Amino acid sequence: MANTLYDTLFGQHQGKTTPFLQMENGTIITHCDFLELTSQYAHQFCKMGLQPGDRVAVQIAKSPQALAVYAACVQAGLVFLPLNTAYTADEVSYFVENSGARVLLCDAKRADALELIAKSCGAVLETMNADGTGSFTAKAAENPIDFTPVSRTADDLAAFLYTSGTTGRSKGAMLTQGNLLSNCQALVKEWEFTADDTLLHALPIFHTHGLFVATNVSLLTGGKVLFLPKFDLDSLLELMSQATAMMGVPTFYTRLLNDPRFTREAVEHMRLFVSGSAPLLAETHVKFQERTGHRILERYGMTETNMITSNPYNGERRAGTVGFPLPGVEIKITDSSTGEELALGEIGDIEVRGPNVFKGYWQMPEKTAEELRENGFFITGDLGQIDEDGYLSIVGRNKDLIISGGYNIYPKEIEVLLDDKEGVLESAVIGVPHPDFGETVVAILVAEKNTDLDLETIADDIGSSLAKFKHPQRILTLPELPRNTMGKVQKKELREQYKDMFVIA
Ligand code: MCA
Ligand code: AMP
Repeated sequence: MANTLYDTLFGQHQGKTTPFLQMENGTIITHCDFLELTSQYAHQFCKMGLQPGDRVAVQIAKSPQALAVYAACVQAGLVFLPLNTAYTADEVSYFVENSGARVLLCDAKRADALELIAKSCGAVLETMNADGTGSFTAKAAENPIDFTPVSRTADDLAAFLYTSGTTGRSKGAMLTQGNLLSNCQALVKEWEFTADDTLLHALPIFHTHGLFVATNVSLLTGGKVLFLPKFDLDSLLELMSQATAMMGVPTFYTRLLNDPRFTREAVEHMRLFVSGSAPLLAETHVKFQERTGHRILERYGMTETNMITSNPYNGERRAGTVGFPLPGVEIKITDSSTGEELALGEIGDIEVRGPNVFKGYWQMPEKTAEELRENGFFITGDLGQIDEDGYLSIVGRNKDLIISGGYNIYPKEIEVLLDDKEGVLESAVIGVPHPDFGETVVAILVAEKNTDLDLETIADDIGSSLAKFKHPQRILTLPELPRNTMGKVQKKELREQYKDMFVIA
């Protein structure tokens, strides 16, 4: 029996000394080096008693070793569960408990804060630091450098990626081997990636974009990856000359455009710039073309569905649209209340079906049934419209979500904490336009009668349990929140009222 995801992404490079990862300092990790590490880690998981299907939660810095943990999970039939390195111990605790992870890998600096959490959830804590050292790697170093991949079918789980919910509780999206493989195969074809490509990789590897899109595409073709620990403008500008392609969130592109060193000459040799995870302003698309002569290729995806649509590689990349469905993927626009398909040009819910669509939310059958129809269509929660040429545009969201610098923030999660503070009658958390992050978080509080709120203390209190990128950039008070006749808070009105708060005149 086979393990197709492993064989196709990793196993095909067995014994090859071709460069896979190039680090900022020029160090090269060959495919062969990488696979030896992977096998040692797969052995280590087996030694720890893990069985196929067990979850491995990781909150570790981006490094070749971190990527090898992902590969080892695929090889050993384990479910890889990457976590944002910005998450607080409270946040991590939920994911470890909810997923039933058997192992939690974290940086040694966080071991004290997470040890008890791991223990109380029945997980074993091991460390892996940004430089690749740690208790896990030390133990694995003695293991054999080959490992027979555990048999897996396309329907077996490969990863859990948590995505927040409108109730404030995160849901574990179960992604199968087939989901991941079909999607990167479609992307390689659509975007014409080959072994000759060198991808500039500055995205985090705990989300679909950096992990399954950028990394899997390179693994599938055998191309090289310039593997930066994080987005850093200077490094990006320096390494650009060695790259052929780059993938990023819109903030990458606005930051590059704000730097005079980013010129037409600096990117003349580049083949492709891809943007996704958040809306790319048509204005950025146009400015980018004016400056560089390149048209950014914008695509659209979700944690639950991997990539759904893409502007064409050959053909018109239309600013303000996210292009056409990928091969094998179907989309339709439906009426939110009836679920009926709408005509071209009408605005409605974007629904998607295909081999890319996830299996459901871990241990949340009701949530799964709400969003994943029996006929296989997944209701994305995004609102869209398809024009007469077939281009999809995302025109809004039917879900209360803020996307800041490509990170999703669900207002409910913050509102629950704010509402709990003494003296707070109610709260509304909204996203407002931000020049760097696209959107940022603003919280509006209503105080209980005759109460003066200490906004600084409230900010500090909620801040201790929320990742930094979720912290409200401003907290304001209002005597009451605007409501419609049904009593529903009108966030649209609030967003309109505060839309210029961060706009630079
Ligand atoms: C960092 N900070 C942020 C964000 N990132 N605040 C709001 N939104 C953010 N996204 C805060 C830090 O807490 C810190 O706060 C300060 O900004 C600077 O931190 P630093 O680490 O230096 O941040 P940065 O380097 O400026 O990072 C900004 C970034 C990064 C490069 C835009 O957030 C990033 O790489 N985003 C990509 C996210 C991504 O990959 N999304 C894909 C998920 P302080 O100074 O107060 O300490 S979506 C997905 O996968 C779907 C499927 C899809 O379609 O792709
Ligand atoms: P996530 O849950 O982190 O996977 O984020 C998925 C959401 O990001 C989608 O539902 C969209 O709202 C948004 N998104 C992804 N790509 C784009 C894009 N190109 N334009 C607008 N929104 C996008």
